Amino acid sequence: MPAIVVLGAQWGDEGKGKATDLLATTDPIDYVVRTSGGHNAGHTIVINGEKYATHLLPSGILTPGATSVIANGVVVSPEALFRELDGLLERGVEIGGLVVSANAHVIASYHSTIDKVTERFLGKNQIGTTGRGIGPAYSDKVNRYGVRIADLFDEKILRQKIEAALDVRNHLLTKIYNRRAIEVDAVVEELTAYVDRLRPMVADTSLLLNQALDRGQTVLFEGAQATMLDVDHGTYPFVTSSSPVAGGVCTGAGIGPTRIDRVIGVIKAYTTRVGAGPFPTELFDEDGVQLQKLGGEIGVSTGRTRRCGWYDAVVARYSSRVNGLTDYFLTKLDILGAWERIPVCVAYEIDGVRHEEMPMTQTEFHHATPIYEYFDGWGTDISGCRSFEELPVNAQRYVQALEELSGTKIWAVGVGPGREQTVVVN
Ligand code: 2SA
Ligand code: GDP
Ligand code: MG
Repeated sequence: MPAIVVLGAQWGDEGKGKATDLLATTDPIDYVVRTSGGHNAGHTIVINGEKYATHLLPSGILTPGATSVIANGVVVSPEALFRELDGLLERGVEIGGLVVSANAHVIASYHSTIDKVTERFLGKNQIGTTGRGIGPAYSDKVNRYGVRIADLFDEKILRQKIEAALDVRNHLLTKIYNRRAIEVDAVVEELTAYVDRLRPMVADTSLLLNQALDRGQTVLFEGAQATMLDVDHGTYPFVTSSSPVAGGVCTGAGIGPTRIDRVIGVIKAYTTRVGAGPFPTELFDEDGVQLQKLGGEIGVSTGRTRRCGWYDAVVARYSSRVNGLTDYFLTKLDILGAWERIPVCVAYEIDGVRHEEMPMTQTEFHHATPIYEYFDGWGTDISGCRSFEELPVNAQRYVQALEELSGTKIWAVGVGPGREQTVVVN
């Protein structure tokens, strides 16, 4: 299995860090690659009871023997990169190789400033971004005045690029948002501070990864954010500014679709969302509070409380389709042990009509109300189970029902945050 994609099938925080770590430690993995997003991500890995969180770095940074790659589709804050690396080094983590694409775009502190000011300006129409500058950096990229990693190594070019970007950005900041202009010199100084540490890590990562695949090495592409936050296929405009779907892996890494062998969707046994936007199965009652508490549903990067709701099989079928999933990794089944009866959304009712599939427009999606089927709970702690047969019969039935409803086979089930708390189904 040389090229494996792991991605989020809902609105993020499904447990992609755990899935990546599990795959990288059960079979030898040569490269773990991030292809989209930036330090807005928060991936948790629990190893021998000790908790680690990665943001910009791939979770593979914790896997001995694997080389971590930040590919061209990622937006890179050098400040966040070295803060995160140094944090892991301070904890005594043995870090493998790290390679950064010369073509990845750079996030400077002004991107974060613009992100936060824009959110404030939007008022009640806020997206609820992480404030990390992700949207402004990607918009510089598509507007063609972005700064790329390679530009950092030629101060003359760097200065020209920052001048061009700030020409536009300062107009917006001073004339529309009524803020002080950002100084070119300050940005040049901020970014050149990282040049010496960064230089030895920079490479043509598309070439590197294609050559690795040619040699038959194993490459794991670790998704960030999720399908429903994809700028094309998610709940636009309440999305991130990149392409977390499987297709985004190809553009974000510079590999062709024919190279990918397996696409694993990570999906929670219920649903969460952080930030604004529609969420049909969201709960506003005691069940929602319980899911939030028992699931520890708090943003890993911002500390925001996550919104919680029941499993949505319409979302799961949609994710199966737009990503061409080969299998699902179902996480957090253990959290549902507290319920006697578990609702699962099997379809939506929209303006009096039943929809089995995701509606065509966001207006319809905003009007979607869930149609539930109910499953008997198991009412016990399953965190010690290590095989499918050990799970209570009602938990087995729940997994089998989700598999039937979601259009993709379930490969494994998470029964706790630890690497070993996993049940392989098929
Ligand atoms: P942005 O900052 O421009 O990407 O925000 C746009 C939307 O994308 C959502 N988003 C996320 N959703 C879930 N998890 C994410 N990572 C962190 C985590 C989030 C945190 O692991 O918990 O700590 O708050 C993530 N990153 C971006 C965001 O909420 C907006 O809805
Ligand atoms: P990611 O962004 O998709 O990597 O997910 P996050 O790390 O943001 O959030 C997932 C949370 O669920 C983390 O705290 C994980 O340690 C935890 N987790 C992952 N799988 C399981 C599981 O099967 N059961 C439980 N109880 N926790 C899990
Ligand atoms: Mg997360």
